Amino acid sequence: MKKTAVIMGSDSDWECMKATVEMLKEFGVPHDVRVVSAHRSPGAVREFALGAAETGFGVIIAAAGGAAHLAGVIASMTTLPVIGVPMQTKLGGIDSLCSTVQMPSGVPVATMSIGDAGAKNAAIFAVQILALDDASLAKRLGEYKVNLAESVVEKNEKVRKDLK
Ligand code: RP5
Repeated sequence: MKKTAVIMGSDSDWECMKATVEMLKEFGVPHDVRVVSAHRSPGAVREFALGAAETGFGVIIAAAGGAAHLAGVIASMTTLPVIGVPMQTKLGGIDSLCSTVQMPSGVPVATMSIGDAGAKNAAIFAVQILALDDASLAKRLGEYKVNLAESVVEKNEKVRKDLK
């Protein structure tokens, strides 16, 4: 199976991005984590992005906050799918969201929601991409969906019990 790269602009993004790594582990997806910054270490971003496919990555997840250009800059230099995760900021993360999602035509970044939910969904979305040509991963995704639906049944029962 191809590896998933989990890239972030700073170590301050790591607390949130642990959720991505946890989900990848849950699905048994090989991954690598690193900090590189579009603004503070653009050379390292370039080196990573240009070598990512050859290194064996199949999907790149990139998280950044504020002027969040990391995912877009990486997407400009690779043909691999790039998933962007906008980080929470003092402005709520809407700044990160707009910076990540508003890409010019021709250079898409699959942008998740802000913060924790986005971090988790990024991993699931990466798994969905990798599962297109991996039957066992597709099976695990199916099981995940079944468990998700069962968790809603439990939530429903919990709420209805409170009515009595
Ligand atoms: C972005 O700036 C990073 O992705 C981080 O979300 C934000 C703040 O970085 P630090 O000042 O905490 O290093 O590039």
